[in-house]
Amino acid sequence: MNALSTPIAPHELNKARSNFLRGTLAESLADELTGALAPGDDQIGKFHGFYQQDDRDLRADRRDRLLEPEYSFMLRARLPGGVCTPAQWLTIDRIGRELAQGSVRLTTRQTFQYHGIPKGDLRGVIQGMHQVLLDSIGGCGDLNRNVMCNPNPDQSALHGEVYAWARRISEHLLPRTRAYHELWLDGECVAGGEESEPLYGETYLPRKFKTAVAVPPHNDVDVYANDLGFIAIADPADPARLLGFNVLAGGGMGTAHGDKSTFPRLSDDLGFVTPDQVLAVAAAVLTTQRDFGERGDRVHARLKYTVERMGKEAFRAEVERRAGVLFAPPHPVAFTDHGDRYGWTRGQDGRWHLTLFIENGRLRDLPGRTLLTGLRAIAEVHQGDFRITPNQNLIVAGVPARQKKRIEALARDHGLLADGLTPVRLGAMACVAFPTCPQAMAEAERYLPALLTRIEALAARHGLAGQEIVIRMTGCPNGCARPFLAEIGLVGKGPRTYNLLLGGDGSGTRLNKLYRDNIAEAEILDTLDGLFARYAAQRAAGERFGDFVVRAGIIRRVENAASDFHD
Ligand code: SRM
Ligand code: SF4
Repeated sequence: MNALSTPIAPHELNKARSNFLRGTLAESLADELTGALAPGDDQIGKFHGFYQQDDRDLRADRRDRLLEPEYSFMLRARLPGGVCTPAQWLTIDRIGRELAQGSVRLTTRQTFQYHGIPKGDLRGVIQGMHQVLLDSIGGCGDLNRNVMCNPNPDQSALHGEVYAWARRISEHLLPRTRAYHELWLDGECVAGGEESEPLYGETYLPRKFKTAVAVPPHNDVDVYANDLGFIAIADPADPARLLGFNVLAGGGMGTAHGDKSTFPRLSDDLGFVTPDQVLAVAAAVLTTQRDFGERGDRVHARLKYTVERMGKEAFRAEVERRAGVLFAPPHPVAFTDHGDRYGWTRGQDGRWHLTLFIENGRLRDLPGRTLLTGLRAIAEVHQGDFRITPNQNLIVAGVPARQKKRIEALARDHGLLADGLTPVRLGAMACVAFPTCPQAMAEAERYLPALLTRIEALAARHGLAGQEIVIRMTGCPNGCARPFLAEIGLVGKGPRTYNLLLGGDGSGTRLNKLYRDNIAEAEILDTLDGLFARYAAQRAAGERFGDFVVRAGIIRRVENAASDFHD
């Protein structure tokens, strides 16, 4: 299936030999002599939703003491659109407390992760989730990941329909192997050779593949950062009626420091399709990447590089051919923001929705802020649903007016409300980074809150306390908190140092650009001090910080060209 002539990477052979994602996982799980999986099974495990990790805070000490690394597993659920019921939440919470070190982590792709699961508990976690119809198939691995969807239910009718499409896309792009059920749930084996993967084939995709659905004017899913994107187009005469979708392809964030052949990229607009064409087009984009994607070099295997290599027109023609669909010209769209709208909003159906602030998505019980306990108490009385946002927050959605007071009181008692926090903190995100992420070069989740306190003080000194500025930090250039779309991006380069990027537009439709390389906190603050002073003095009415730095020539606008990001 590989359209290129490059040698096949070992990952590809491992997938092909895995017998549709079984590998030797059963043996690896049964081996009590090590906390790790056998080589190769760690890659196959990702398709089942989990990553093998070790606690990096303990790594050196354990090495000195000649001990095996402190292996444990991160497990990520598949939760299209981030929606779950209160009953499901109670299970998510219980598993987090009992089997995952007392914590649940909401992610930038609207789902949840557990960290620190011992190998022997993986089956218990997956079975517990299954009891409430949750799964982790495709949470990670070289296939379609969790499908994101605008979570804000205040556009009730349209949102409901669009969310249903997000679920359908997720189901349609699921792998067909029974390996997940066999290994984790019912234990029944299907003999090798009796299975097939009509969509994926035995080597699945060259790389991860991400899909998101946006509902303008909100771009909270950062639709342009996805391999495959759908922008819902409402009927101008009846905004509750869905006409169809603009289809996007070839977005992604990941880069490598110093490697100009890697770059973040906004997706290209392929054109408009009607709802009945969505599944065929989604499958066609996926199989085009399956057959034309790079399989010899994982660094360049994402769809964004395939689109760059083929060119947008050839890529579109191939998708049209496979889907049997001709794209119509895209409809004009305008996005106003890519953050969350905190507090209460009222839906068109009269029900209420409360967006809670969960700093960097980390839920645990802390002194004075018993976040997990608070959400459990809410789940016990709530009759609507919960929606994880693409900004790592949580919406208590569909609250009848008579329950508002009670739910708000519970949220307040447990420190879940956004009241009194600055727009800078409310708009910020950090990826996980240390201690669990093996790729982290610098801290993110554990450091950003303290750095924000200092940035807030700077902003206040320049009269910018009420100003919204989107700040995103990651521990490495993989871009898990989508820092290349932020007005201020901080991307880990070494222990305590970051690249500072400027110039996102506050709605996720423009890439930012490197402004300072490899700087530590003192220089970050000093640089922002000067920039905030200029912004406060010279900004136009209503002008965002990210727009100001471009207009003032502090950075040059990135034109989404492959090489432009690094120049
Ligand atoms: Fe990510 C790898 C965490 C969203 C780009 N990401 C990882 C790993 C699994 C590290 C690893 O390779 O072993 C991180 C696990 C850390 C941990 O201990 O939990 C990790 N990524 C995350 C999460 C949890 C960050 C968060 O703070 O929420 C997000 C989980 C999303 C989910 O629910 O599925 C997360 N990762 C993203 C995003 C944002 C998005 O998808 O909208 C991106 C940028 C978009 C993109 O994919 O281009 C992203 N993660 C990466 C990459 C770079 C991929 C690339 O094309 O170069 C890697 C590394 C890799 O794949 O080799 C990576
Ligand atoms: Fe880890 Fe890098 Fe992703 Fe942060 S951006 S979670 S450090 S891979």
